[in-house]
Amino acid sequence: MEVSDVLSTVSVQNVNGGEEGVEFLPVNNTKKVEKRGPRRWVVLLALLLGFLVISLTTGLLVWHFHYRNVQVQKVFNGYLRITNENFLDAYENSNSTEFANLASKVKEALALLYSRIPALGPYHRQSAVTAFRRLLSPSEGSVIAYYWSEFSIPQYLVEEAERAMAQERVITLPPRARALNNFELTSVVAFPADPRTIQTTQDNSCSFALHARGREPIRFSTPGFPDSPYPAHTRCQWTLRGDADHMLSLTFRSFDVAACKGSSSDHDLVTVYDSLSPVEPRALVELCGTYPPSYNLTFLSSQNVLLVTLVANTEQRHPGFEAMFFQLPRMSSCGESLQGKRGTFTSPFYPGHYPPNVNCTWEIQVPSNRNVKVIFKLFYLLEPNVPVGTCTKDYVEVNGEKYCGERSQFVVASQSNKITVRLHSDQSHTDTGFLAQYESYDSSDPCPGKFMCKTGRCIQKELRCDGWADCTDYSDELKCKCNSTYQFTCKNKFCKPLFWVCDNVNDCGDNSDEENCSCPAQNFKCANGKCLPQSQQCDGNDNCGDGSDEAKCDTVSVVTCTKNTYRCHNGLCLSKGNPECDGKKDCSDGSDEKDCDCGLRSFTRQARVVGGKDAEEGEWPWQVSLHAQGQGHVCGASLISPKWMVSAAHCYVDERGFSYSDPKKWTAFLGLHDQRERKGPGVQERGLKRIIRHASFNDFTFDYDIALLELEKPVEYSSTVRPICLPDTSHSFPTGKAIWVTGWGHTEEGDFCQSASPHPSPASPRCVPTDREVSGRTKCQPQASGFFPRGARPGLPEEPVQHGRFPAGSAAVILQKGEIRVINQTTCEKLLPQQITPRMMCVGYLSGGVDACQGDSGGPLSSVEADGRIFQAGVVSWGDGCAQRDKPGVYTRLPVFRDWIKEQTGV
Ligand SMILES: *[C@@H]1O[C@H](CO)[C@@H](O)[C@H](O)[C@H]1NC(C)=O
Ligand SMILES: *[C@@H]1O[C@H](CO)[C@@H](O)[C@H](O)[C@H]1NC(C)=O
Ligand SMILES: *[C@@H]1O[C@H](CO)[C@@H](O)[C@H](O)[C@H]1NC(C)=O
Ligand SMILES: *[C@@H]1O[C@H](CO)[C@@H](O)[C@H](O)[C@H]1NC(C)=O
Ligand SMILES: *[C@@H]1O[C@H](CO)[C@@H](O)[C@H](O)[C@H]1NC(C)=O
Ligand SMILES: *[C@@H]1O[C@H](CO)[C@@H](O)[C@H](O)[C@H]1NC(C)=O
Ligand SMILES: [Ca+2]
Ligand SMILES: [Ca+2]
Ligand SMILES: [Ca+2]
Ligand SMILES: [Ca+2]
Repeated sequence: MEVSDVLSTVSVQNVNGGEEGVEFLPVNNTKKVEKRGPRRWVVLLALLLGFLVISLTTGLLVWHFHYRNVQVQKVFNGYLRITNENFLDAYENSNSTEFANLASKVKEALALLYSRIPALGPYHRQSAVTAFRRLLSPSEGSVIAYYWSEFSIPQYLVEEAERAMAQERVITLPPRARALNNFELTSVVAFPADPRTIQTTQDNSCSFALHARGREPIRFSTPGFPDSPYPAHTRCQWTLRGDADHMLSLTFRSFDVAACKGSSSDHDLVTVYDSLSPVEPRALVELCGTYPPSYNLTFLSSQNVLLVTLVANTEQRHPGFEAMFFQLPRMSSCGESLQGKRGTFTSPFYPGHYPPNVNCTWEIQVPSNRNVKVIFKLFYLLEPNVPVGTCTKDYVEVNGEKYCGERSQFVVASQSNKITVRLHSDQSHTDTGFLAQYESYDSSDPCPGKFMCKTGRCIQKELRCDGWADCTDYSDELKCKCNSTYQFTCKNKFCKPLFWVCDNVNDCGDNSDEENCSCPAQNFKCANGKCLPQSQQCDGNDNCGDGSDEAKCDTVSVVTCTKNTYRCHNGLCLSKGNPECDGKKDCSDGSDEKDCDCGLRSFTRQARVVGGKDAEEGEWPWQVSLHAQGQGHVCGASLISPKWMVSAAHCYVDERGFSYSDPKKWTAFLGLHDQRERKGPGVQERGLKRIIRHASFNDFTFDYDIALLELEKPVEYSSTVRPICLPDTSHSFPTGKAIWVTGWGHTEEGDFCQSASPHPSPASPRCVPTDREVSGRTKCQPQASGFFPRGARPGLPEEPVQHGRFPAGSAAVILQKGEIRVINQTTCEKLLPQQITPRMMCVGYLSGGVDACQGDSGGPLSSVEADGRIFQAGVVSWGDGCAQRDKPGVYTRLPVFRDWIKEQTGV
């Protein structure tokens, strides 16, 4: 038990023992001193020194006579076992006389115990019993009592008192007239408590006791849920019980309390305890903020009780939570013995949180001529206060090695046909656990047809030496010979795509890809690569020509307006880069922080990645799916206001007899996550009223590939439908910045051509569109390398086909996301000669980003900016297929079109 975690809890100063008068040096004086002449300075210093000495002496005296005697209020929460008492049902009701009788015996015993401990006895104020519980195993005794004790202790004795309270002890009360037996208590253990969490017996207004009935789920919620917010500055508690030999399963079905902030005293907090006493070493979880629906909020108890507390410290108005619980027979064993060539297993109650205080063992055995390996697909055993590199609390043990924390997929192999996996959870904090698969393999060829990482994982052969780390230990990128036509050889011999040279990101690991890009000493490097004397940085002049020398200065100054400076509504221009909606008022008229209801998700807690590239519900609430009549999902778009969306112009060009330019042919689905659930509760379906293609759009070069779509009827903002922020004309998305692409575009490379050229040149003839209705995507003639618009019109069938993704080359059912990185424009122009215009931007996969996937034409590039707000960097325009990691995708730049959008829509 980690008592040390608990010792730091709040202690409250007694009112009559304040620390006033211990200020040694009046702070204001120092400033005045700096401004005076040297002689006065010396005199003042001497005076100050004298004052300091006097203050120190006084301080010491004050400390001795006053502070040493300061009494602090300390409250301890604890529980104890009554070893020779039978449990009566009436003990569950704190109003019953039986409860009162037993409680007074416990209080008497506690008082007796404290009187024998010098650090406690004289300072004990009161104790109270909050609950009793039937013990499950007779060897443990029969009744558990939960109590709290309050002390008023001199400050200097606090640590000693905490040590004394944490010790296990036995107390015996002699037999009474009516009772024949001794009254024996053992294991009196208590922990310092936050006095605010103590529910005094006088205040039962928000205290609830619930007992499970059979397997029936029982619901409870915060007061007023969901119609009114829970009251401010409240304390509530729910005592949940089940029958003996049962355990409880608790699920928060809806959860929205004030957002989490720094320390727990600043926000509202819901805590679940595997106990009836709010003691920190039995806390299963602490919750605040809002959670997306995919986040699993199911918790299991180890015994037949749970305690849920709500401590509201703020005045914020939030609906609170709705929860339900039921009982189920206590786990008799955990783990199993597994046989066969392959199979899967999970931690108990996965994907819910595994119970505390369990040891599970899986004994795995495969046919005797084979070896066995275990692949942990998802692994979450994360707990607070676990030192890095240790697994002192919960862990999984395989082959004698312990694993804990949050880990991406990993493999543990055995040199024989047997392997043992053990899960251990301690008494506090549980997580969702793991999903694992075991497989037998041939020790002479562990990865048939594939490359084996040193970690044991098998990856596609093509991924070896391609510049991306596919093995977590980089073993696929070791001992490679780089292909100089598209790769850079790092000093450490890694091969990296050329377009990552000089992009301000250390891709090699030894920084050699960024080495010869830097400016000489005492120079500043502009975002456009120019080198300038350091003195020109933050001098209020745009010396770089792109404003980057003035972008990150402490003081924001008003400068001459250029195309790279932000212009406030009052016409003044700022030196600061990207000042819009960053949470700081930079314009004197505040116009940079106006119209900022955009770019924020509704859920304050980030969902756990449940399957690599699948987006979470509500993660990209501005993403829109556009369906063309009879063709299903065809293009993406982004929401910028209740009525307007941004998309790509090439989606709305008539082709092969279909009038894609006709707004009536389209339906927009907003708040959509799963293409099969277009009638789902969070989804808003709208027709289009107007399509505004950019007048300069060129369907040959794809220059100006942007369109605005007006909805027939405005949408309502909700947890799944919200607008993205539009960047100002001056907004910069620097080379190397990681941004997100989303869409239902193709998830795997199909049999489509892979060239990225929009020009039908002899070297890369333009594809002949063939069977869009069938494949949904512009196919190329065999052998002809050619062009296709990004993810154009994959044509999802109107009826669901299968769960998860469609076969290679077709569209995804669940919204996909991929992290990509902005590529240097000069490099981009070299990679795609004569195809890149100033309206276009190249973005490529991240180093190590495995199989990030393309979005749909018209979909947004989402860039997380200062203050966590998300701005749209671009529109998916054209480029390469999925898994083509060494070729960038091309996107329409958004800042270029800010004024055009304003002109057309008023947004
Ligand atoms: C205890 O009695 C009070 C009023 O006397 C009542 O409001 C409360 O519900 C009772 N509690 C239980 C657990 O029966
Ligand atoms: C959470 O886990 C529980 C227990 O395994 C499961 O019944 C429930 O469906 C899961 N909920 C979500 C949202 O995944
Ligand atoms: C689990 O195993 C550890 C030793 O590995 C032991 O200390 C602990 O008591 C066990 N817990 C349970 C619930 O059996
Ligand atoms: C390098 O890559 C290019 C294009 O992928 C290929 O044509 C060429 O043969 C490769 N060169 C070597 C030496 O592997
Ligand atoms: C950088 O330039 C120096 C001198 O021109 C050269 O010796 C060195 O190899 C270069 N480094 C890289 C990583 O290209
Ligand atoms: C882009 O790369 C070129 C050389 O490839 C370099 O001169 C320039 O500074 C780079 N630009 C940025 C913004 O890093
Ligand atoms: Ca734990
Ligand atoms: Ca690789
Ligand atoms: Ca780099
Ligand atoms: Ca600002």
